[in-house]
Amino acid sequence: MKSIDAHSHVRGESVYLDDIPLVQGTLFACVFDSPIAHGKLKSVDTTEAELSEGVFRVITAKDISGENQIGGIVPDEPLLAHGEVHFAGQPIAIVLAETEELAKKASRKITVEIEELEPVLDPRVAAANGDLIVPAKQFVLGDTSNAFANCEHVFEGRTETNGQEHLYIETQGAYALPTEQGGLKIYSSTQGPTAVQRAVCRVTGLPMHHVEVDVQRLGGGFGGKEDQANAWAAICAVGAQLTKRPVKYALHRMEDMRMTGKRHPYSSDYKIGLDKELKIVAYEVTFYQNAGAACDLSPPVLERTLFHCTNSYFIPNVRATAYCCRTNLPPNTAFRGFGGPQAMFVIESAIAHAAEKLGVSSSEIQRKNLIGDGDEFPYGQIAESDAITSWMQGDAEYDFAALAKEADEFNSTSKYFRKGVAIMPVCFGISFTKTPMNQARSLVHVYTDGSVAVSTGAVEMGQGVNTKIAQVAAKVFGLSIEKVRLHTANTLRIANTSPTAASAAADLNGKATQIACEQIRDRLFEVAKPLVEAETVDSLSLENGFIYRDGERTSLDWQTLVMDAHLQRVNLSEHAHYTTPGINFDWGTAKGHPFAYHVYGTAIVGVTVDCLRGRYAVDYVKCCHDFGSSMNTAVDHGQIEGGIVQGIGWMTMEEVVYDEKGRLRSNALSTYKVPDIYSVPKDIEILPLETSRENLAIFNSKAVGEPPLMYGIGAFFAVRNAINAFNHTSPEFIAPFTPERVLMNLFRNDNRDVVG
Ligand code: MTE
Ligand code: LUZ
Ligand code: MOS
Repeated sequence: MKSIDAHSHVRGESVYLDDIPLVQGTLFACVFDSPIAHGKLKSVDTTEAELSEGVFRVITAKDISGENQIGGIVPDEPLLAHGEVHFAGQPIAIVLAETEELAKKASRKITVEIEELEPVLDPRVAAANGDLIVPAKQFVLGDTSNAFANCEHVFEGRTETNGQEHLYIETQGAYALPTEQGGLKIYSSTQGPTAVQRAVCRVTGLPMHHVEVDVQRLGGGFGGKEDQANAWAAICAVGAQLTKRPVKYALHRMEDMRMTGKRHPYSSDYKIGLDKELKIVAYEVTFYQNAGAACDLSPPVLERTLFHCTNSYFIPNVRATAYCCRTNLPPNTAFRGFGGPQAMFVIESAIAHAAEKLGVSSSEIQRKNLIGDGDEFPYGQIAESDAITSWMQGDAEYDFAALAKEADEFNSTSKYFRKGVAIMPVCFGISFTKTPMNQARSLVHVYTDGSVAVSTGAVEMGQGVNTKIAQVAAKVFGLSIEKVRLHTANTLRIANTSPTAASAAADLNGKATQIACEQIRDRLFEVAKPLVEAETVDSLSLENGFIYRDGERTSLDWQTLVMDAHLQRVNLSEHAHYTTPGINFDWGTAKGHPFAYHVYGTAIVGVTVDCLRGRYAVDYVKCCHDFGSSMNTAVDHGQIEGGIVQGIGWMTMEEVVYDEKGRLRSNALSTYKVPDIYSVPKDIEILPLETSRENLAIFNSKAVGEPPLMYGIGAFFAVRNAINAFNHTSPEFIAPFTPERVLMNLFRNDNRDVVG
């Protein structure tokens, strides 16, 4: 079962924002953004721009008819800067012109007077200044102070992880069209149609029922469009409201890279305590999250960091503290893993540190501390754990010791190359950690020709959610997938949606679709019962386009049944609602059962480092992954491969660089390196975990969008192990391990055993 979009994708026929035919009179927007990271905005001069060729209007903060505010969690983000600027790239003015080029040209004629203030770029400095966006958050399990006193070994250290550019192929953008009665229709490249609707309503002052948001699909989101699509839709909406003309804005790559936030950089301190048997007894960790200049989604990202602070391990005494630090960078935002990867990097660093000092391999400490069935996570949920089974099954298939030995043998004979191997266990919780977000609706219509139309709030962004939802409808109705069509995510058909995020879209929207289809199916069975002379509806089923009675095919086909039902005035439509059962979380006690389930897995990553040049190649990633029971292995393998590559990119070559004034230097693809076909692992092997455990996933097919990204963290530790095999210098835990940084570490120490 391949993706239902495969055909139109390869033929270039799939429709993205920029493919929507333009309505006559459309104006094009271009934003003028702050060149300065922090300062007092004394004046904005738009006269020259307004006189520029093709310009229809220039908009600044004072023109906005609603509230000049798009901050969803904390109202700290004006749509257009007013009074002060807080990051380089902050929108100040909007130029509307007859073409994209003319809008851009005019925007360059805008001038501003800004009295520069000192920018804060370091989250630890912000924390020291007391500049936190929300109060510190903490998880506590057991009693770390007592536990450390009784530990055989205690190690402390510090780690750094950098940001990451989303680099969705389709940049941010929106197209707003005025409708009757002052309403608006918005096409947006967003993961959150309702979030866009709310932002548009806020800045225009319109009530939500006057604003329709429609999303066909995205050319990638990766979290970057969970919240940060709102600004561009709001900008187009303000323009359309003020001019009564359609307004479109599709950002150029450099505008997108400069003006949008990224994965949060973190700076962290850890303290880990082990007993004689290498059991981790105590763990303390402090996270300094670089949130950027506005709240955006930073608090829930920070919360997920806490949720995943012990990754796949059971540690009886934990104290994890997290600070949401305001700096003068663009507001950082959701990115695949949502704070989880940052947390896992720290615990893996702590383990690597301890292993090195104790002269054992990290894998020994990892294996001895995997969380077991019935163990408690620091947030109170009891594990139904497959951490150990995924490790054992992965080891049985790939033979971890043999792979390590192979690297050692290579290293003992190679002059200039070193191989490194690392194991990366992953445990990721599935559900929005904010319980109320775990709900979804689906609207299903069966038409009288037997075809089926499905609408949900799920946004297709390449992850295959539409394919999975189509599979759900096809399965319940016993039809082939061609009989089902997925329609756009549209706020008139599906209201109050949660964003497509948290890897939960297929579960939530798939389950809602299942409920809707089952209700229609049950009504159809009532119609079919007399027609096929069945005693009870329980004896009926739908398969291959026919009604089956007691497992035997009858002569009644789907289309005839549907038409009969319609003539009997039976409702062939359903709008169903699903909420994840059994989840809760109480921030008063910081305890609860926030996740429907966890996804487990174990990956082994092997790299080869060129110790003269600092270059490296990832030779393989072999993982045993917990799919539950995959409903679409083609889609799921694609997600695993993509996630791994994105994780490796974050850990190794992708380097977000701001200068000392807070200006983005890595602002194009020439200065920001993402994995390409030459740098992806030569080999990715995926072994499905064998399990018969039931779970709350759609058809038992567990969420797969985010968890595999964290296998990529293994690449950092594999590279580090290779460097250590060359010169024993214990590189610091600072990611990304760019070739430059690898080179500096290879030749850092005079004691290196460099040969030749
Ligand atoms: N895969 C592709 N091709 N493109 C994307 O933008 N986003 C990821 C993941 N996989 C993404 C992707 C992220 S961040 C999430 S949360 C999930 O897909 C969301 O989709 P799901 O809930 O359907 O898994
Ligand atoms: N978004 C969100 C997420 O709002 N809440 C979450 O828990 C989450 N988790 C992962 C990715 N996005
Ligand atoms: Mo994904 S970070 O939940 O959009």
